[in-house]
Amino acid sequence: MTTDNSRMWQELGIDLKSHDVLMNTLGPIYQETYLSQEDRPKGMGFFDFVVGDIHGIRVRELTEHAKQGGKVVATYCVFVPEEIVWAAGGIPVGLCAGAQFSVPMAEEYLPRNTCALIKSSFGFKLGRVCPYVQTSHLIVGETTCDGKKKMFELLGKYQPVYVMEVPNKKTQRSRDLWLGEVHAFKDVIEKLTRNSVSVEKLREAIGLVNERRRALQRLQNLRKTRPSPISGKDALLVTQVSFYDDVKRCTQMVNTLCDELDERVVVGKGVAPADAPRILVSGSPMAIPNWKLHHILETAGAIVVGEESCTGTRHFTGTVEIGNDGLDSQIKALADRYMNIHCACFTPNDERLDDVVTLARDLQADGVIHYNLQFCHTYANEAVKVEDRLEKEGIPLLRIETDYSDEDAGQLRTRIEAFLEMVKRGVRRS
Ligand code: BJ8
Repeated sequence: MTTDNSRMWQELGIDLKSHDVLMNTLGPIYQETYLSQEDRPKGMGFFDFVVGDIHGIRVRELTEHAKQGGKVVATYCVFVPEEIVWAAGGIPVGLCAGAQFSVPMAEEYLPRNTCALIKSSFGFKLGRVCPYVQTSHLIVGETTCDGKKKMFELLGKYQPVYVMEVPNKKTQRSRDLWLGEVHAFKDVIEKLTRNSVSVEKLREAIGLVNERRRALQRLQNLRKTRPSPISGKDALLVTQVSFYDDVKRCTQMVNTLCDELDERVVVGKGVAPADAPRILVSGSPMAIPNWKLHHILETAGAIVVGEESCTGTRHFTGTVEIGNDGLDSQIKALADRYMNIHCACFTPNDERLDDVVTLARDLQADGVIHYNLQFCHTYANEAVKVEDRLEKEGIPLLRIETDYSDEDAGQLRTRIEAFLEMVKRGVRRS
């Protein structure tokens, strides 16, 4: 830790003692999960560096931006249209909330039977251990699930919070409501930044975020090859970093990584044997440093080839298509693209079932793991439909419900190894 960083954190109101403990736990986890992998692409060096300095350089960029009068807008959900923030000269940051570290802090206030993502988010604010939260001028929440919705009310006691209303259905009435919400969000951001969102600025921002989506789609497509040129852990990390790194730099780094992976594909170089079971993970998002499931799977001999989740395809599928019309039509295009995110908060949400099947086929997945954060009722209930659908399609599925702690790691490993054995028998038969 540099003295400069310490000073910066102190100025941001970070609890330095607690923060030291957090940083000291992250290092060994990263070493064991990531740096112990063999033959990683060189392009992962950038992402290692970003995580190695997770509360350093990027936070400094944000604080510099704030010193110049710029605003930082924090988000927890892929429904918040970041293009509007960029277009108004702000910087959006997707907050992580994937650490067990802050969960006990939150449990002093929130019911224990709340999902780990919500508890982790709230605990980070209570414990003052996240410089990204501390740097933010506004936290933008959404009404995607009851737990989050009520947590945002409590969070408002500590920091300015604005909540977007995400509808629960995809009818025309719901779409109209959402369009109104995106317009209202623009007004809020314009007021915060004191900049107006112009046609030109929004076009530029849409272009930048689209480019990042395309780069992440390119990475996803490379994972279709057998053997996969990159581990699931590394690909997940790239997506996680894309939530808070600078949009242009991140796009460039993902494309550089993909250039290297292209070469690997040409010579048939993979990170696991060609016959390693290929697994698609579907369900709740996995924020940094939640690498638990991928680590168990890949140290048990499988390769994760995709994530049907908000730290996967739901984050980067589909671009915002705009023509040469004015601002209203750009906002409409934004609203349309975001309404195509198939989160379990929607009813019905059959599009997600189609997505899981299509992805499993495209990625040549031998099996699917439905990953559910404990106490997340929307995904837990939807898992029943996913299971039915995959059974009809003949795709093996394992349902897992877990949290951020390591208490169930042994039990999970046993269940996963048994599932992989079953999948392997199927692969050998085919
Ligand atoms: S669009 S998945 S990022 S809401 S917080 S719903 S795990 S109980 S995160 Fe999400 Fe947006 Fe949907 Fe994606 Fe469940 Fe926990 Fe709620 Fe959660």
